[in-house]
Amino acid sequence: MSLKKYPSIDSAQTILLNCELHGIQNVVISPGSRNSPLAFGFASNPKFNCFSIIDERSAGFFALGISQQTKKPTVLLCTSGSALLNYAPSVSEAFFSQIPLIIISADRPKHKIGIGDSQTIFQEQVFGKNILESKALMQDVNHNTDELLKSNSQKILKKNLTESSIIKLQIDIQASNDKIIKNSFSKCLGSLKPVHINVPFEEPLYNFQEKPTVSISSLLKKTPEKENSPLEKEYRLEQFKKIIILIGSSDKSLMSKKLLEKISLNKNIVVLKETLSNIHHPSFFGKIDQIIAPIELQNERHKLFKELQPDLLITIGGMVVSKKIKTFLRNFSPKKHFHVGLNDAKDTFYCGVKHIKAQAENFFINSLPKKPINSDYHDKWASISNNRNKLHVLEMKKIPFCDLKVFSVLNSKIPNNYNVQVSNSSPIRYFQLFDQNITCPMSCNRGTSGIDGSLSTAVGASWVSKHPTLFVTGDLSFFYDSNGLFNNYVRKDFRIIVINNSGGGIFKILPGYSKEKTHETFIETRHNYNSKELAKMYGFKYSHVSSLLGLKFSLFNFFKISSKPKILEIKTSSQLSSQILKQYFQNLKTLNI
Ligand SMILES: Cc1ncc(C[n+]2csc(CCOP(=O)(O)OP(=O)(O)O)c2C)c(N)n1
Repeated sequence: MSLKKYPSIDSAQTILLNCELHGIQNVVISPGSRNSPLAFGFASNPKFNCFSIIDERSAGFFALGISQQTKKPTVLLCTSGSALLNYAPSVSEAFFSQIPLIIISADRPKHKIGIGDSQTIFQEQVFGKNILESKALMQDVNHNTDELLKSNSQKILKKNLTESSIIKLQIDIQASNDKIIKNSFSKCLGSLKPVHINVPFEEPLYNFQEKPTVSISSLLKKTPEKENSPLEKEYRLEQFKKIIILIGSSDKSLMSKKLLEKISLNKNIVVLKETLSNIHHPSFFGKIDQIIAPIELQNERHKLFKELQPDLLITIGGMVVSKKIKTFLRNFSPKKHFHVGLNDAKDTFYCGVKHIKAQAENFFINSLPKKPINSDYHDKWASISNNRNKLHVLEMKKIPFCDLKVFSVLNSKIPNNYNVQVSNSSPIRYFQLFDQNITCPMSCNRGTSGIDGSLSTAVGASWVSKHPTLFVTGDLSFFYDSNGLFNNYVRKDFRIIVINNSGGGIFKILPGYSKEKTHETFIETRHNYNSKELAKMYGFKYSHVSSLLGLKFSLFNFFKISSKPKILEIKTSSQLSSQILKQYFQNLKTLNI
């Protein structure tokens, strides 16, 4: 094991010591010279697992994948210049999906910015509002003081300062930097959102020592966030006749099995769970679009939606994928909307939202009726859902080989305990039409719904997972982020399924589709690429199919243990796929329900 190398620069040591103190484990480093004091500091310290990833955009999403799984902050470290801007997509995704990241950017001293020095940009506050906070550390004045004194505008050190006053000044700078880092780390840990620290380093950058020379203050005392009292009268659920609990992106730790059972006994409560909620109970309704979309197509839709309209909406978890449920609840608003949880409350349904800052478990245990409530509200939803399920089975038997068929087959063939990572946007929407294997947690970057980092996220998540990972993606998302494979952290059990419909198939499904060439070129972005050469370049086993039989046969072998990771490319027609999907919703509507 190499000796711990502490850089001779005080602010670099202060960052490293604070990362140790806060139990940071994972650090994703992109190369450069300006950040080398920290790169060596992290890499030579056995307390940190360090990952080397050249492309900062991919590195950002790789780190996001790690934090998504570990629920702990991952550090991202990059050099000065445009490198930092490449973190922007992953930072905004982390911000809106509440995943903790600590971004550390090395910079040049302030007086060297904007004067023609190479690899410099204005690094402070680059992420604007799409981050919890951005802070700048102060320049150490005890490191290469002579160079700092040459600063043309004397921004950093006045020329006539004595040696002792410089030492005194450095003591204040050190204390201030330590405080800034501690506050930022504590906010990141508290709110599970990304923070950015910009740190200026003067040369020389490559002097190291075995032990740190700075000392840092102890951990900040956490003041636990005050939870709303779930005992208040207005929260008692027996006073509402029709309640919808809508669960967005989350994981199974959100609520205990006992609580799910208790909720299910109340017939005035309907639980709508999104696929990404990863919550399962037989009496809860997944496949929300399958219920809502056919109603939209019925003449009696107003009356039907009125019957389903809730008095109270309770949201828990994060982002909601289903556009259909958003439209329904915006048009048929509940009287009240509570968001329960320590994460952000959003007024997604335009009816005002009351944020109940409490763990879902605490809230429901106290607010559920003492005796289960009887009502026909749950039955109404159940009868629609049962009817849809029957028609869905018939449809799946009937339809030809297309995207919907692929998802129908694939969904039933994912082996137990796989982590499933999904790209935007039609893959996650297709998955929402099927019941998930409850042993397979599913994730997707829904904070900003970008197609720019799904593969990198999946690779990062896979690396720290106890289980194998399957990544299911459209072709554009896959090619866009193919740099996600340009690293040494792709596991042998990593599996990729590319559904290649030669462009952005989603745009044929959305309203506004026209057969014009302009749509094909600038919206759908049609192409004739396939993944074969990429698979070869990155050492994947590659196979491709374009028929139902071929798909079934390939899936039979695809998940078997192998010495290399695998890509299965499934070729489909976007034209046929969009027609079938539209017809599917038409066929699901029945006159009486
Ligand atoms: C960074 C970014 N740019 C553009 C978009 C808009 N967008 C959403 S889905 C999509 C096409 C995705 O195509 P593909 O991955 O092939 O999946 P398909 O729709 O065919 O299933 C695009 C361009 C986006 N979400 N993110």
